[in-house]
Amino acid sequence: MPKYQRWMLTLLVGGAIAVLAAACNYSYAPFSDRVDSPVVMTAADVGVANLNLNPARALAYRWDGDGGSWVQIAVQIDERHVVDFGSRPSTNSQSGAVGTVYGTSPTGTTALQYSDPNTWVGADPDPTFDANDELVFMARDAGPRAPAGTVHPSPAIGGLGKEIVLSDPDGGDPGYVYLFYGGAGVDPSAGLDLVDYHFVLDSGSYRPNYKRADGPNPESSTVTTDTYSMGLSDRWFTVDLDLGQGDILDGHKSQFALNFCGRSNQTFANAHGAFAANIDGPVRAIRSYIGANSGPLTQRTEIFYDTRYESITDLRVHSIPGIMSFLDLNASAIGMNYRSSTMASAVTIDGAPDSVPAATPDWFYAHGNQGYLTRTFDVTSSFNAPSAQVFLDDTNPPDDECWGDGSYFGAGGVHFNERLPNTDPDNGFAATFTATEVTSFWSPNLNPDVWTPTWAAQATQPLTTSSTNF
Ligand SMILES: [Ca+2]
Ligand SMILES: [Ca+2]
Ligand SMILES: [Ca+2]
Ligand SMILES: [Ca+2]
Repeated sequence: MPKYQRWMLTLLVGGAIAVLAAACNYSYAPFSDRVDSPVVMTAADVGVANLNLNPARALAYRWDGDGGSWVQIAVQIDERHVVDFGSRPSTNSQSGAVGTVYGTSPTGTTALQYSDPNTWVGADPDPTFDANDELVFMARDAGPRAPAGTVHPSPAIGGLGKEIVLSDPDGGDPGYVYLFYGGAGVDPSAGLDLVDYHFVLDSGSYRPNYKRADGPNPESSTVTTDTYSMGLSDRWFTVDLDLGQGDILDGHKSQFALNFCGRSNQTFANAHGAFAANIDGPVRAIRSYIGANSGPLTQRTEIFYDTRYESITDLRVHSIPGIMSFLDLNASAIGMNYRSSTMASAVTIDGAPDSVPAATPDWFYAHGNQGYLTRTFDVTSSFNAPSAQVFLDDTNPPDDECWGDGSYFGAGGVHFNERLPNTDPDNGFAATFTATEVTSFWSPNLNPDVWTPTWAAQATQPLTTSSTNF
């Protein structure tokens, strides 16, 4: 977008966005309209992979051009390592050992996972900030360029500094964030805690109690930020979303097809599975798990930021007839408007069916007094995967809902409606299929028809980064 249009947009929506992000009270805040956007860099991206740095000593700063001083911003490092999946245990009482996701013997099939000392994945064998570990901060915290030769902030040691330049692929002014290395006892969070994730397994702590062979495994887990709260009641059961006016979500639902309940979130949770990671950091929380019936390695990784919920699904299953994913709201969403990019205008969520085009949308929104959520749905696959729009609004659906409240309220998403090839690496040659759903939460004061397409373009085109010594 040209700079003047961006400026106009900022005028248009900036007031409402500012309510969500107190961090943007600077005269130079080039990404103040990307309030929800993280910046994720590996140690390799930062250029410090082989320095044996302690992840607990990362420091991030913006330069305050008005005050001529450093301002610390929140940064988080999430370690990762390549780990074998193992295979599903034969019984719930089978003992586990650290080193595979299932905690069973290795099979030779591996993937890069978020490290977690509390699951069978375990801690990263390399405790330093190594090449595949991720550093994350929020784009909105970027500031102006610090003058060359500016003395490093006082907690920094060792003379090591990196200037991170953030650029919007569409152009516009760059933003700058500065990374330093602190001494023992520094606080990478800058005293902030943007996300609160409580993984609460009703049966007790994870390793001794999780039924890896045969669920369910009821949870009372929650994610809470200043903008939203979510509830999660098992693997594949993301069932509550409150944007400040009460829970409006029936469930984030995944199944082969409508009226096909042989496989759904419920059967996934009722069978074998395991957690890879549960991480609650200052910038983001990560909840990652595997196990979806005959796709025992199928994985969902949910990443929670303070105004954004990301869901990344890696199919690893034999050939299946199709797959769909949608957010089914509940009766509390009645009265909200719903629109996707392939719908000419919004429809009302009221449980009365609406006619919508089949064409797969790039974005969706639901907007009303209950809140405002925007969504994108992107798939990266090694094969052509035809798809169609899902939109269900029906208090008397003709098909079996499988689980939930018996109705569809503004249930929008995508259906990959032709047969998918094998994606399970334990089952011969495997294609790949990764679905990324990004949902962000905004003030209802914004005009959704104006803001959603702009946001969607940003959400699908992250800022680029480069790192140089400072
Ligand atoms: Ca690592
Ligand atoms: Ca590491
Ligand atoms: Ca309707
Ligand atoms: Ca429902």
